[in-house]
Amino acid sequence: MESKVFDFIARERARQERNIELIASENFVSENVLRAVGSVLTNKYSEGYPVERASGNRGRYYGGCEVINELEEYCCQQWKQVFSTDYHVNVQPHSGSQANMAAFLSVLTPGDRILSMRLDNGGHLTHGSPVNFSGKLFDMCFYGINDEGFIDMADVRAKALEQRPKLILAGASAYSRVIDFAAFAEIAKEVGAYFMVDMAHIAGLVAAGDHPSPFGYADLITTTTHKTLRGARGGLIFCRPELARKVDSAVFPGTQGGPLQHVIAGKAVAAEEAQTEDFRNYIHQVVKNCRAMAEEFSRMGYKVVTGGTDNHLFLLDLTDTGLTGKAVQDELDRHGITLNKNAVPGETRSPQQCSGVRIGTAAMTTRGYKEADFIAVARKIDQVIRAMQAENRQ
Ligand code: DSN
Repeated sequence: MESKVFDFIARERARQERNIELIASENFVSENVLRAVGSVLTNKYSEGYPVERASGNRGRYYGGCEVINELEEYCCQQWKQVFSTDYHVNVQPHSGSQANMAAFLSVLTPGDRILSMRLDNGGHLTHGSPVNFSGKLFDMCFYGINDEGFIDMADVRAKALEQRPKLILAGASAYSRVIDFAAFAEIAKEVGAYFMVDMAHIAGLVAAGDHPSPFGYADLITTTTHKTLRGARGGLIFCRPELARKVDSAVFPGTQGGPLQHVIAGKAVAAEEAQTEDFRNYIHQVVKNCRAMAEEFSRMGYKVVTGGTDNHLFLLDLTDTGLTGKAVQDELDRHGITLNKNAVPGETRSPQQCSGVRIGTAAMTTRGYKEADFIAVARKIDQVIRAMQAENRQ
């Protein structure tokens, strides 16, 4: 009997192929990543880590792990090569959120203070939102962006000196400019805090050399593997070697049970791909495309937050159009263009409405789009927005 599920999959595949995908955190993985994730590896339990599983000592919970051990070791080795690092890596986190939770708990205890970027300034849910585990478990304080939308390093330092956090976190979900990891590390050192980077959005750019690397500056680095890294959906944690045991035990048994070895296989395939010249050229094109599209919006009179972009995304501030981010997102959906509403600097609307949208170029660059294609999409979005204004739709 054919499962009904394959009908959903076929329809979703058709939607993905039909639409122009501009969600900055999405991408299209290779057939090899899909094959790995959809493999028999999903059948295998393998709690613990390769060395202890192989040794037969403490932590050998399941037999039959000989192939899985090699796979997980291989995955770790590949990711270290991607970032040319001797940091320890844990490839088991099921997601970016899980990676962040384990990274926090590796060096902090609940109640400890974390300084991170405000969610409505471009931070992430797991960076201290009160509705998330991070905001519930830890004593959060926040830095923000200045009026132009840039991270305010003077504010970061002032907050660090005033609040004396145990951990300072850099990284964002909606920030289009270079993050100065060296400056963050300096501040963390000054106040005796751990320095952690969540590079989920820009990890592909770091791998390709299009964004400065946090390695060498951060004590802990988390990432997802499915955004600009274009791999299977999941998370990774890198740490200085001396934190390896703490990180590993925070992942298992601290916050997770059995690792998803089919996903680890998909991550390994993505790591192989991320070391190729093709991948580096792809990321260079993502950045060029993003700049070209942002420039076209500026040329057409739109307000691009910070005036441009250095990476794979940018924010359009729609305040002057009188339209909400939500209304524009919904209308573009009807025109086959997929993106998400986003808060803008000095946001006055609710998170459900927002005054801006976030636009990313990673997915459509995978589909082969070049600068001219993104300029054409910018003009199409402009037409939709103008038609909405003409109808005076909020
Ligand atoms: N929710 C993701 C994003 O869209 O940026 C981050 O995890």
